[in-house]
Amino acid sequence: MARFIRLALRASVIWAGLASCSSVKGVPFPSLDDVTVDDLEEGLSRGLFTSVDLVTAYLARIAQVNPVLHVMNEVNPDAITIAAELDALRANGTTLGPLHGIPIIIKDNIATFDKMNNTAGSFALVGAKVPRDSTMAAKLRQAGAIILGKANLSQWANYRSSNSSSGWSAYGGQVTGAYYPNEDPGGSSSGSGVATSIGLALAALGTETSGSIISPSQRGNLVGIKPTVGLTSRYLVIPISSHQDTIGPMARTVKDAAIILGAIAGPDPHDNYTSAIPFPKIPDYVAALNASALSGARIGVPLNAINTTSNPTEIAAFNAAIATMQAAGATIVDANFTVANPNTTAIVLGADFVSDLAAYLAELTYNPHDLHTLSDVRDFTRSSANESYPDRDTARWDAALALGYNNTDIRFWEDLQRNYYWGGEGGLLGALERNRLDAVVMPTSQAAGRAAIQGAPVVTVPMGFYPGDWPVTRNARGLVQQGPNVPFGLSFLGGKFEEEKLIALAYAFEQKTQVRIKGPKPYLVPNIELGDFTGF
Ligand SMILES: *[C@@H]1O[C@H](CO)[C@@H](O)[C@H](O)[C@H]1NC(C)=O
Ligand SMILES: *[C@@H]1O[C@H](CO)[C@@H](O)[C@H](O)[C@H]1NC(C)=O
Ligand SMILES: *[C@@H]1O[C@H](CO)[C@@H](O)[C@H](O)[C@H]1NC(C)=O
Ligand SMILES: *[C@@H]1O[C@H](CO)[C@@H](O)[C@H](O)[C@H]1NC(C)=O
Ligand SMILES: *[C@@H]1O[C@H](CO)[C@@H](O)[C@H](O)[C@H]1NC(C)=O
Ligand SMILES: *[C@@H]1O[C@H](CO)[C@@H](O)[C@H](O)[C@H]1NC(C)=O
Ligand SMILES: *[C@@H]1O[C@H](CO)[C@@H](O)[C@H](O)[C@H]1NC(C)=O
Ligand SMILES: *[C@@H]1O[C@H](CO)[C@@H](O)[C@H](O)[C@H]1NC(C)=O
Ligand SMILES: *[C@@H]1O[C@H](CO)[C@@H](O)[C@H](O)[C@H]1NC(C)=O
Ligand SMILES: *[C@@H]1O[C@H](CO)[C@@H](O)[C@H](O)[C@H]1NC(C)=O
Ligand SMILES: CC(=O)N[C@H]1CO[C@H](CO)[C@@H](O)[C@@H]1O
Repeated sequence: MARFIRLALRASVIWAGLASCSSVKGVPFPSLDDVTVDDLEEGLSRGLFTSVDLVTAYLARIAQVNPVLHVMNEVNPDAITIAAELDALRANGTTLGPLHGIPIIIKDNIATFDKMNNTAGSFALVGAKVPRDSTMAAKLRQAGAIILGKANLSQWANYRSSNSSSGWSAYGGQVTGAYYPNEDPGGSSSGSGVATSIGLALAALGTETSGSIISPSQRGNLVGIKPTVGLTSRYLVIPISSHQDTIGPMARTVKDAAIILGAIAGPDPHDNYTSAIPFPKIPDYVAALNASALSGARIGVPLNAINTTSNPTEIAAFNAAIATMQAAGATIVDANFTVANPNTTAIVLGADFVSDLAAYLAELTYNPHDLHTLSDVRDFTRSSANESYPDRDTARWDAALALGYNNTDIRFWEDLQRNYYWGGEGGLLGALERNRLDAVVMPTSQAAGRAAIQGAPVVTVPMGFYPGDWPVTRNARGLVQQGPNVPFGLSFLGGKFEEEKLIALAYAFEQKTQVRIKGPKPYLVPNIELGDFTGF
């Protein structure tokens, strides 16, 4: 019954001619597919709905699609109770922060001190306990957010196997994207991306070592911010590499991503990389939004580090994006990297993982399988019937263990210094400095590596889609790589701790193009809306 009424309303109400619309208590209100922090804040403060209504709606949406998309590993059994507490505070005139009463999903490698697990998608960690919230979870709660659940991911953030697939974990199954059946969701923050793309929460946190936020963000037609390593604390986040790991927001708009980044950034005595933060107070990333920011900006294109024949569709969209930026007043600069093709090795990540995984495991207050080292975790994985070994191998771990050393060894430091050169003077930072650039742009599919090895920030925004009649190509495990309506993104790369600049530019590009809203819709979206619980 409710469904019919709502669908009828959807057809008759036009919401700014753009986003799909629904209604709540007779007031037009955007669909949860597209809703923003500002929309939710307005609805909550006007009393159109409560955070309990919001959590109820999101949980129902998750239940509708999770059996197909395998997006979530777990939902928070206390979410309704937490929402009720936040509703009571709001009713009494108190809001804790910019995300008061707003549900956010986090990747299942960011620990919470509550009834939820933190598994990295492995049975090795189901039931394990941490001593307290990760700093990310604590900061979300301080900002008033409701942690709605834990998103499925590429197992171990894609640091286990050479023949696995993005979004697969033993614990959560295979995440698939919502823009085409069996779409490769990108990884490793796959569930975070799909959940945000179809409104299973306002937004999500992902983690990135090289590409794990920006890749699933582009596959979900999203904005993803991969912050400078050290801007967001990694304390009690299951690691790959202390030199490259970072945590950031995945959202449907640049503004929402900026709000969340402001809430989670900041120094943390538990993660000394955060002591590199150069400013006494975290910048106001929302104040940095500037629809005119492209005017007068210097944008570099490192053509010698972009494969222009790899993917004609994405490259054509990239060239159109450059023309758009130019038309908006940007100066486009030929900004080649001095080292076009660095010979990066697996040493930094491998040696870091040996050390950093052991450090994480040492934090556990309950360790159900008594695993303390990478070698213990490999033994568990290879011998547990649940872990799909050997169909999914342990090649990355085998290589890391075969090094015979960890990140305290001189050979590690030599490799790290080479990476810093290739990401720094020989790559991104050198190009920025020599050409006095505000940012470098690359197609998101090719943007991860240089920023990753230098710990520099990237912001991806929607750039385009494969045409509706595009032929489907699949990977070895049957996931759709290219196909009708599959989205892709544009990345802005910048200097360390220059997120404000990147956010301003990404916002200006988003406001000019509105790719997300104007483009095709996912093939699968939940059809439950707030009105189903509050009355239309
Ligand atoms: C409401 O706020 C007042 C003043 O801050 C406080 O004294 C009271 O305990 C609060 N009530 C609830 C139910 O939180
Ligand atoms: C394997 O999976 C089953 C079903 O989810 C679970 O009950 C069991 O505890 C798992 N075994 C291990 C060793 O994790
Ligand atoms: C973890 O998952 C298990 C199995 O689903 C569940 O019994 C348990 O309550 C969850 N939470 C913790 C902290 O172990
Ligand atoms: C940073 O913290 C790590 C682990 O918490 C520790 O091993 C390292 O010595 C610290 N480094 C500095 C410079 O304090
Ligand atoms: C926005 O960007 C334009 C172009 O760079 C600049 O002139 C203007 O001052 C900026 N506005 C704000 C509020 O920073
Ligand atoms: C940058 O690299 C591209 C591709 O290799 C090349 O065509 C172009 O001439 C280079 N630009 C400069 C200024 O060296
Ligand atoms: C560019 O991509 C194409 C298609 O994937 C590939 O065949 C070619 O080797 C790549 N070129 C370089 C220089 O990597
Ligand atoms: C990469 O390795 C090859 C072979 O050892 C060498 O010729 C080349 O100069 C190296 N490139 C860089 C950028 O170091
Ligand atoms: C790292 O290597 C050093 C030197 O061999 C060793 O003392 C330390 O125990 C190792 N740590 C880990 C976690 O493997
Ligand atoms: C993955 O690698 C393992 C170990 O090499 C192999 O047994 C398995 O057949 C491979 N699976 C696929 C799908 O390639
Ligand atoms: C919350 C939820 O739906 N969890 C499911 C995640 O996927 C696994 C494997 O498919 C299910 O067992 C869980 O119930």
